[in-house]
Parts: sequence; C-alpha cells; structure tokens
Amino acid sequence: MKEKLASIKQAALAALASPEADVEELRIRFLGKKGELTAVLRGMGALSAEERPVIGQLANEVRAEIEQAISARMAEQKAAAAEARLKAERLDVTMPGKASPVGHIHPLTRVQRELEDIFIGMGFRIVEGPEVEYDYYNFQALNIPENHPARDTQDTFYITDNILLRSQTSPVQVRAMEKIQPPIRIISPGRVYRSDAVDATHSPLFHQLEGLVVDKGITMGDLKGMLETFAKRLFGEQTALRLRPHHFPFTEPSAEVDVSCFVCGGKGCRLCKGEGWIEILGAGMVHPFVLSNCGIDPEVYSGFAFGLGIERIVMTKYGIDDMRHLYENDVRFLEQF
Ligand code: 2U9
Repeated sequence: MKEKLASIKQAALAALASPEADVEELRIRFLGKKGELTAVLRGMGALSAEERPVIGQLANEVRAEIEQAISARMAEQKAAAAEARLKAERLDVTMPGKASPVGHIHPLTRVQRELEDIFIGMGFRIVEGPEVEYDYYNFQALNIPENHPARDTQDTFYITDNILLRSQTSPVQVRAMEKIQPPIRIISPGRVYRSDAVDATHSPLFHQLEGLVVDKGITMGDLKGMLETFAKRLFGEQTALRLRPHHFPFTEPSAEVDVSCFVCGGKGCRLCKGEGWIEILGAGMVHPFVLSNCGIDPEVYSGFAFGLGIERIVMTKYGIDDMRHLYENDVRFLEQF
C-alpha cells in the first residue's frame, strides 16, 4: 500500500506539473469520492491494527501534498490568465485617436453668407419674410397684375387662388416698404419656388438674394457703382461690369448685369462660353407704381433694386455644370468645398 500511495503521489504531481494540466479534472481523479486516493483509503479495512495508523498517516500526508500542489497550480493558472488578459486589453494611451468625420457648411450656405457679408459691408440690412405669400405681395404689388405674361415665367405652386409659394423674395421688400419710410437699404436672401421641371439649370426650389435701396435722389449711377463694388469684392478687383437693357415689370429702366469672366479676363473661355462675360444678376430702378403701391411717394423718392440666383453664383464661382449636384447631398461632391 505504501508503494501504491507513493505512485499516486508521483502521478498526481507529474500530471499537475504539465503546462496543459486541467486542475479540476485532476482533483476529481486523485482526490474525488471515486478518486484513486479514496480507493486506497477504502481498502484500509483489510490492514492490521499496527499498519492502519501508519498507512493512514501516510495517506493523509499524500492527500495534503496533492492538495497543496493543486492550490499552487490553480493560483499559478489564475495569475497567468490575468496576465494574458492584461496583455490583450492593454491600452496605448499615446496612440493617435480615431478621427470622427466632421461636416462643413454647404456651398450654397457658404456663398449666401459671403454675399450677405459683402452687402452688410456696404450698409445693407438683412430682412426675411414668409415663403407662403399672398398673390398680392408676390405679384400685384410688384406691377404684375392678373394675366400679365410674367405670371407664366414665374409660375409657382398655389395653396389657394390667392395664396402661393413665393416665386421671388421681392414680397419681403414690399412688406418692408409698407412698414418703414426711406432711407431703405435692405437685402432679402431666401428660398423661392417655381413650377419648373428639374434639369441641369432648373429646380422647383432655389435661392435668391434681392436688394433694395430707396432714398431721395437715388439714380442708376448709384446702382452701377454699388454693383461694381459688389462684383469686385465677389470676383476680384480686376472685374468689370456690363449692363444690357432688359425688361422687368417691377423696375424701369431695367438691365441684365454681366461681369467680365474671372477665368479668362474677357478673352473668351469654356466658363464664359467664349463670350468674355458672365450674366450674374438683374437690376433696375424701382418702378414708380411699385413705390406708390407700397406707400412711398415716387415724386419724392426713387430707388434701385436687384436680384440674383444664389445657385447660379455658386455654379459660376466653382465651375459646377449641373445644379442637381447642389441638392443631391452626395458627400463625394460636397467634400470638395
Ligand atoms: C421690389 C422692387 C423691385 C428685384 C429684381 C431682378 C431684377 C432679377 C432675377 C435674377 C435671377 C430673378 O433668380 S432670378 O431668376 N431677378 O433679375 N430682381 S430687379 O426687384 C425688385 C424687388 C423688390 C419691391
């Protein structure tokens, strides 16, 4: 029996020393109820009265030694597992962080703000108004009565017979003139609507910025001088201005306004389609009917007004050939600005 105990001890210690030792399995195998050591103890009944205490003591010593080896091995394995986990979870706080993508201002908003800054620098104030308007403010007050042909080119979306989505930001200025007496120096940027099919240069929703100056003695010369300053600030000092006669119902006289091409300087290139000039806005002297419709005496006061499409400015400035890019929100396009 002594030999049996010695061999159990040796086998247990050897098995526990193995790097892959499954400690719990070995505990059951050697010390469990059906284990090898228990089997030996069960056989002690057959021993003589002298042998029994000797073997008993030896068996206890073997059990104690195996138990100690088991707890030592368990502690070792626990420490190794903790070490491995620490290694796997180690954080290098000096590593550069993961950058979150940050958006930026849409090119339409950026240009609108740039335009606003230029006009604020020239003493204009920004005014805003409703996008849902009365027919009166959008058309009639602006010298566009029912059945006027301008109702076709500015066809819009009707909510009722006399309530519509504004087709221009001019109603904002009509409302301003009703409220305040001259001197008036305002711009009105914002969304406008037209019943147009979508293509490379049309959209049922686009953005305008209009301006209005009313005071005593305002002339076409003031308009041209102000627009020249504006064009130079937007496109550069070398920019020249050209006014071509035109017709708008709300201004008289009226003009379409071109700037010299900022790419070729006027020689003719792809951007200006060989013209040397690029049309950027319309303008004119406020029609006397419009002034009196708004409660301002045209015998005392005169004024000029202008209007531009913000999309057109963005497209010209950045060489964009299709307006739809501005609305589709494809980040591959938007990231370029
Ligand atoms: C009032 C009186 C007159 C605003 C004006 C234009 C000329 C013009 C177009 C530019 C491109 C519209 O977006 S567009 O298609 N606008 O050419 N707008 S004068 O005249 C006004 C405004 C308000 C009370």
